[in-house]
Amino acid sequence: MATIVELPLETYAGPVEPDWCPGCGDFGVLKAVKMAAGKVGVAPKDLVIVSGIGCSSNLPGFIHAYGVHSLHGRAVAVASGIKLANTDLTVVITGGDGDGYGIGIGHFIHAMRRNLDLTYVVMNNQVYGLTTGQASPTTMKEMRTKSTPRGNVELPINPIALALVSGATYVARAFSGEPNHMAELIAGGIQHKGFALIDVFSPCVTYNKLNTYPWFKQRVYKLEDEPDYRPSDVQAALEKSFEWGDRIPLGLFYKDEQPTYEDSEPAFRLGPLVRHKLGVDEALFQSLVEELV
Ligand SMILES: Cc1ncc(C[n+]2csc(CCOP(=O)(O)OP(=O)(O)O)c2C)c(N)n1
Ligand code: SF4
Ligand SMILES: [Mg+2]
Repeated sequence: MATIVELPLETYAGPVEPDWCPGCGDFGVLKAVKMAAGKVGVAPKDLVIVSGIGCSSNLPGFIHAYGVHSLHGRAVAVASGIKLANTDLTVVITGGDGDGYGIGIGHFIHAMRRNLDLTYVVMNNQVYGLTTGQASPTTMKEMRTKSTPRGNVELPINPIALALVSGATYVARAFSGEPNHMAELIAGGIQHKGFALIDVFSPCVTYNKLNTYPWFKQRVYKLEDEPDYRPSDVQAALEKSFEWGDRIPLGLFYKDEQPTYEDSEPAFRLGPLVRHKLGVDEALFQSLVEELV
């Protein structure tokens, strides 16, 4: 196993300061992503952060690494392409609940069942923040929002349960009020070979007046403090994923070692695609470039 040389937080300091509302949970996530990258010692040149659209999806602009601010709901698809083109890169997806669990849910499920080696950090604030507070797929039932003035009639998606049944091999939940704990979970996800979901309670202090920091602080507890909890037991993880109310679990729900898509797909036997010979001569290559660019 290669020796890890940890890197300081400043390694990832971006040139642009975040423009999130003061107190937004996404500040804690940005810090935790930088801490996690430093813990696993990934240099900015080997790190790609991919997002969709939303307040949370602005994160790649605030960190020193390669970044793609893609289309709404397409972050997982873009990240899949990047990872498959160059399996040597560390690819981290960052986005919101609307982006990932709404418009992007198809990509999310298929990436998990393929067990692509990606780390997905979802800043789950249970609303559409950027578009000023409409209900999202994780908004609690009966909550009043701009788009549900008489109360939300839909059941929220359970991202942890969905990830478990879709084949994700690392499933965790964190809270912006605990950035050190979150950084450990994200670092674990980056080091894990396979699809890692870290769903993060990242309060929107402007548009979600229900799921606030105090609301979570009163309820959250850590699975690692439960003496009998084992993250290798998928049934136990599923049971815990439904715990919601007075007590809400944080931490590593589930981890399993399974072959990744990249390990299983014969096209990768000769190494990352970017290093494969194209199999076309220089003249043909140039004519293709001229035709396409
Ligand atoms: C195809 C498309 N549909 C809708 C939108 C409008 N839109 C932008 S961000 C967003 C929701 C963002 O919510 P979330 O992903 O939870 O991010 P947050 O702002 O809460 O961090 C929507 C609906 C869009 N940009 N593109
Ligand atoms: S609107 Fe909400 S999610 Fe967006 S920056 Fe402000 S607090 Fe954060
Ligand atoms: Mg949101």
